[in-house]
Amino acid sequence: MRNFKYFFLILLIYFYTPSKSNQNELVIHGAYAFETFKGQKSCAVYLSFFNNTNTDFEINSLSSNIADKAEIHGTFIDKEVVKMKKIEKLKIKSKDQVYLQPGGMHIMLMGLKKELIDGTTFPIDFLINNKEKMKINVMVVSSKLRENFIE
Ligand SMILES: [Cu+2]
Repeated sequence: MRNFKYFFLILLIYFYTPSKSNQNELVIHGAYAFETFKGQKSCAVYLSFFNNTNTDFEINSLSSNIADKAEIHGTFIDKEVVKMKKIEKLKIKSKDQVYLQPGGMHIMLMGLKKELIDGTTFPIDFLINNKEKMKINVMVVSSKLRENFIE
């Protein structure tokens, strides 16, 4: 439990670190993924979208140089089993926030080309509104922190 608080604090600091606050742009905060084990072929990425602009945004596609494929997934429960479904176009409406968190929506990287090591970062590229490109860095964190989410 103490670890969870510690992790939450780190995330808070990470989320609230002032970024280039651009009134015209979608802001993406606190992207992280858990470290992977040898041979692991897919992983989830969590982050938050903040849209303080007067326009709606739509994520059309995404990619990363460390994976063959990247998709946004939603989760739903079917006969007591948690399943994932690809979200073709994620909408982030004007003045809205969308949170991708463990147990819910997430970015799925498939066909991982390398092991993710605690403390390293990797990029994800987004195509937004069919024209704007945005690159973010994802922080890899220790899988020990993952266990605290399940408690
Ligand atoms: Cu998934």
